[in-house]
Amino acid sequence: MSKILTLGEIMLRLSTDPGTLMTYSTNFTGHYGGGEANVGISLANFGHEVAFASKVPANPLGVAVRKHLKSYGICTALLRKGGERLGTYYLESGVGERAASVVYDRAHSSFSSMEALEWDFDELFEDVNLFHISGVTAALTKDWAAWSVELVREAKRREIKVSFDINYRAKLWTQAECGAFLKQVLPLTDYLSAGKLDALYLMGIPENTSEQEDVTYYYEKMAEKYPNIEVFYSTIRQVHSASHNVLQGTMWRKGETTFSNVHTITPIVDRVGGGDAYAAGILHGILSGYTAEHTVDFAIAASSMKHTIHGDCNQFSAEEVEDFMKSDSGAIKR
Ligand code: KDG
Repeated sequence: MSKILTLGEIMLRLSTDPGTLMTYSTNFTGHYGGGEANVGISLANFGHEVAFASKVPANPLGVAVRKHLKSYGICTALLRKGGERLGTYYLESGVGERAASVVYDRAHSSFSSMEALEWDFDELFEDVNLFHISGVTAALTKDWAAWSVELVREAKRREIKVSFDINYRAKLWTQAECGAFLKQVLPLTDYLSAGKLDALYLMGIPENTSEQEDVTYYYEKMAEKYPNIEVFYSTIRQVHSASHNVLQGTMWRKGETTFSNVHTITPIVDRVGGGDAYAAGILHGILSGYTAEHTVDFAIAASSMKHTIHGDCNQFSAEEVEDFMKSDSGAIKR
């Protein structure tokens, strides 16, 4: 199995009870979240060797984060200790048509206020075959945007595959800032999580006015811009559905788009981290040498399963995902 490194901020998430507005909430449930940590946890559950690099405070919350990661078998040797505080975010879950809302309370966190990269590159990348990072990290500070580029450049120099998830967060930076960052990082990326909206608003790709089916049009245009990228992938939510509970995954590889089977999730327990579960499923398929069909079917099944449990990270093993793929009689074949 491959050794995977993911790097980013892990936060405490405090969620209101379902059906309770944040402004009236007196009760919050805690989970840990952060795009790169979520992807790492999924991949560890699928049997990969995963290290997570980050920084958490030297207090009981930092200890709790370490325990959380270790409980999934993640290597925490690269988890630095110190700084002021653990980043936190508050989540008011959406219900049906009403979208979720998020309040970030992550300024001055141990991770975002790092003054320099606190890892030696030899230590960070030792035996690593795949490095995964997301745009959330680059959005945190100007330093983190510069360090993200430095990190992927170093990974490429060491012939390590780079996986990047744009994961655009409008609360953290503007489209123009993100677009400028993407111009630096995408020429160094091998596997990219990006869809139509990323292509249109962050990568300056003109709207599809042709007869060509949308997903393929945007993948092809992105691939023309960045021929170094081997795999593009994204999910299509809400296919044929107003209630946002019908999920399909897509992936573009070697000039071809593959669509996954379609799952209907009723009820959705928690959709946060569904994209990270999909990303991890795609990476697992690539690392395991699955066919394109098996890769997208596995990834969308993993993402669908994530929607049925609370918290940001997926908790299912590869065997459980495969069993779900066989047992979900409601899944519509592509
Ligand atoms: O992709 C899920 C993440 O968005 C969530 O876990 C929190 O990383 C997070 C963020 O910064 O929004």
